[in-house]
Amino acid sequence: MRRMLTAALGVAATATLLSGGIASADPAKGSQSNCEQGWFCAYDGDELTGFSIYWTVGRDDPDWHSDNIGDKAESFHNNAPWGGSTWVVLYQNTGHSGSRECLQPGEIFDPAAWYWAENEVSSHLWTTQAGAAQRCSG
Ligand SMILES: [Ca+2]
Ligand SMILES: [Ca+2]
Repeated sequence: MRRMLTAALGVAATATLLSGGIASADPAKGSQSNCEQGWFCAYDGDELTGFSIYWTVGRDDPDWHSDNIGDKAESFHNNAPWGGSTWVVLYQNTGHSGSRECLQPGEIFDPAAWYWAENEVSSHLWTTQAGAAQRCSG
Protein backbone atom coordinates (compact mmCIF):
# COMPACT_ATOMS: atom_id res chain seq x y z
CA MET A 1 0.00 0.00 0.00
CA ARG A 2 1.61 3.19 -1.07
CA ARG A 3 -1.25 5.28 0.17
CA MET A 4 -2.36 5.97 3.66
CA LEU A 5 -5.80 7.27 4.22
CA THR A 6 -6.48 9.30 7.27
CA ALA A 7 -9.54 10.99 8.53
CA ALA A 8 -9.40 14.69 8.00
CA LEU A 9 -9.44 16.08 11.48
CA GLY A 10 -9.29 19.65 10.40
CA VAL A 11 -9.53 22.41 12.89
CA ALA A 12 -12.03 24.91 11.63
CA ALA A 13 -9.73 27.60 10.48
CA THR A 14 -10.57 30.76 8.73
CA ALA A 15 -8.88 30.26 5.43
CA THR A 16 -7.44 33.52 4.36
CA LEU A 17 -7.18 33.91 0.64
CA LEU A 18 -3.54 33.60 -0.15
CA SER A 19 -1.64 33.44 -3.33
CA GLY A 20 -0.11 30.08 -4.08
CA GLY A 21 2.97 28.68 -2.50
CA ILE A 22 3.16 29.82 1.07
CA ALA A 23 5.93 28.49 3.24
CA SER A 24 4.83 27.21 6.60
CA ALA A 25 6.96 27.92 9.63
CA ASP A 26 6.50 24.89 11.83
CA PRO A 27 7.46 21.48 10.54
CA ALA A 28 5.06 18.69 11.34
CA LYS A 29 6.08 16.42 14.15
CA GLY A 30 5.78 12.70 13.63
CA SER A 31 2.56 11.82 11.91
CA GLN A 32 0.80 14.89 13.19
CA SER A 33 0.02 17.08 10.23
CA ASN A 34 0.27 20.84 10.44
CA CYS A 35 -1.74 21.12 7.25
CA GLU A 36 -4.84 23.12 8.11
CA GLN A 37 -8.28 22.34 6.81
CA GLY A 38 -8.76 23.69 3.32
CA TRP A 39 -5.08 23.42 2.47
CA PHE A 40 -3.05 21.15 0.27
CA CYS A 41 0.47 20.83 1.72
CA ALA A 42 3.75 19.50 0.35
CA TYR A 43 6.76 18.65 2.53
CA ASP A 44 10.39 18.14 1.61
CA GLY A 45 10.67 15.31 4.15
CA ASP A 46 8.87 12.00 4.58
CA GLU A 47 5.95 11.71 7.01
CA LEU A 48 4.91 15.34 6.62
CA THR A 49 8.15 16.76 7.99
CA GLY A 50 10.62 19.40 6.96
CA PHE A 51 10.15 22.51 4.88
CA SER A 52 6.56 22.80 3.71
CA ILE A 53 4.45 24.79 1.31
CA TYR A 54 0.68 25.03 1.16
CA TRP A 55 -1.97 26.12 -1.28
CA THR A 56 -5.60 26.89 -0.46
CA VAL A 57 -8.42 25.19 -2.39
CA GLY A 58 -8.56 26.43 -5.96
CA ARG A 59 -4.98 27.67 -6.09
CA ASP A 60 -3.30 25.76 -8.88
CA ASP A 61 0.45 26.01 -9.30
CA PRO A 62 2.05 25.20 -12.67
CA ASP A 63 5.60 25.58 -11.35
CA TRP A 64 6.68 24.45 -7.91
CA HIS A 65 10.28 25.39 -8.59
CA SER A 66 9.47 29.04 -8.03
CA ASP A 67 8.39 28.03 -4.51
CA ASN A 68 11.56 26.05 -3.83
CA ILE A 69 9.67 22.76 -3.58
CA GLY A 70 9.88 21.54 -7.19
CA ASP A 71 11.44 18.05 -7.40
CA LYS A 72 11.88 18.15 -3.62
CA ALA A 73 8.61 17.05 -2.04
CA GLU A 74 8.58 13.68 -0.30
CA SER A 75 5.15 13.72 1.35
CA PHE A 76 1.81 15.42 0.79
CA HIS A 77 -1.44 16.13 2.59
CA ASN A 78 -4.62 17.18 0.85
CA ASN A 79 -6.59 18.52 3.80
CA ALA A 80 -9.43 19.96 1.77
CA PRO A 81 -13.06 19.05 2.59
CA TRP A 82 -15.14 16.70 0.47
CA GLY A 83 -17.25 18.25 -2.26
CA GLY A 84 -16.48 20.26 -5.35
CA SER A 85 -13.02 20.73 -6.74
CA THR A 86 -11.12 19.49 -3.73
CA TRP A 87 -9.12 16.69 -5.32
CA VAL A 88 -5.48 17.40 -6.11
CA VAL A 89 -3.61 16.17 -9.16
CA LEU A 90 0.18 16.02 -8.77
CA TYR A 91 2.30 16.22 -11.90
CA GLN A 92 5.85 15.15 -12.56
CA ASN A 93 6.66 18.16 -14.71
CA THR A 94 5.92 21.86 -14.67
CA GLY A 95 2.90 22.98 -16.67
CA HIS A 96 0.80 20.00 -15.54
CA SER A 97 2.43 17.28 -17.61
CA GLY A 98 4.17 13.96 -17.13
CA SER A 99 3.23 11.28 -14.60
CA ARG A 100 0.21 11.98 -12.40
CA GLU A 101 -1.08 11.08 -8.97
CA CYS A 102 -4.49 12.06 -7.61
CA LEU A 103 -5.14 12.77 -3.94
CA GLN A 104 -8.65 12.69 -2.56
CA PRO A 105 -9.80 15.08 0.17
CA GLY A 106 -8.17 14.19 3.49
CA GLU A 107 -5.54 11.99 1.92
CA ILE A 108 -1.96 11.79 3.15
CA PHE A 109 0.40 10.56 0.47
CA ASP A 110 3.96 9.59 1.34
CA PRO A 111 5.50 7.90 -1.70
CA ALA A 112 8.36 5.47 -1.23
CA ALA A 113 11.81 6.36 -2.55
CA TRP A 114 11.37 4.16 -5.63
CA TYR A 115 8.09 5.73 -6.70
CA TRP A 116 8.13 8.50 -9.31
CA ALA A 117 6.39 11.00 -7.02
CA GLU A 118 9.28 11.07 -4.52
CA ASN A 119 11.32 14.20 -5.25
CA GLU A 120 9.72 14.60 -8.66
CA VAL A 121 6.47 16.53 -8.36
CA SER A 122 6.73 19.91 -10.10
CA SER A 123 3.14 21.18 -10.45
CA HIS A 124 -0.42 20.54 -9.29
CA LEU A 125 -3.99 21.51 -9.91
CA TRP A 126 -7.33 21.15 -8.14
CA THR A 127 -10.14 19.23 -9.73
CA THR A 128 -13.39 17.39 -9.04
CA GLN A 129 -13.66 13.70 -8.26
CA ALA A 130 -14.69 13.10 -11.86
CA GLY A 131 -11.76 15.16 -13.08
CA ALA A 132 -9.39 13.15 -10.91
CA ALA A 133 -10.81 9.88 -12.21
CA GLN A 134 -10.21 11.12 -15.73
CA ARG A 135 -6.66 12.31 -15.13
CA CYS A 136 -5.48 9.42 -13.02
CA SER A 137 -7.08 6.45 -14.72
CA GLY A 138 -4.65 4.05 -16.28
CA1 LIG B 1 8.08 9.91 0.77
CA1 LIG C 1 9.66 17.08 -11.80
